[in-house]
Amino acid sequence: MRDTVTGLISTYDITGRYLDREAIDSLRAYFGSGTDRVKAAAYISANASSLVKATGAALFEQIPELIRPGGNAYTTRRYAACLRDLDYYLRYSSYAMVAGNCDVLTERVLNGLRETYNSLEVPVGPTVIGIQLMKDVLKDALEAQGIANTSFVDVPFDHLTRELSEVSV
Ligand code: CYC
Repeated sequence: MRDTVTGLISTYDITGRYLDREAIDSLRAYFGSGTDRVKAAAYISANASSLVKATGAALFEQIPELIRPGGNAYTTRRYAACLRDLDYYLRYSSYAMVAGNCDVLTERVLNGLRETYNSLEVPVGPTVIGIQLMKDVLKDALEAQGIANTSFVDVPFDHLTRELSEVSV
């Protein structure tokens, strides 16, 4: 598992280089947004269940077939599994946000996930829509909390989306 700092150090150490301009810029951006990242993490941990609930409501409003008979989130068990998955995405994204690195997502969330979803017929398209809705719900909430630049929030959610949507070979 990596964060911005350990990620840079290992990259530069492999080639025995001092941190160059690019590395310094990336460290500056990371530390510059540090307070906001911590604020975001605190907000998420205090409001996780309402963020998940709002995301689920938006998802099922946009794709009501999911919770109708025949839909993958139909039956209480699967409905609950879907909200639980959204909760996983939120929690792990909050870790990645604090770390400034998406390694934790690859390692703990994405590993084997597409295969699991395929075998259970969990639809990837609607899952990706759910992840993007969660990003929007969270960004709106954080902006309302006075965090002006929430672009660091996009990174983990977009990473999850990109990795999940990639066609398996
Ligand atoms: C199931 N989601 C699962 C399963 C796993 C995960 C492993 C199968 C085992 C189980 O039911 O618990 C996901 N597990 C994870 C993740 C981690 C993990 C991400 C990392 C920490 O340990 N169905 C929909 C929606 C979507 C959905 C689009 C919600 C956004 O229609 C999710 N996931 C969903 C559902 C199931 C599931 C409904 C149950 C499927 C079934 O058993 O038929």
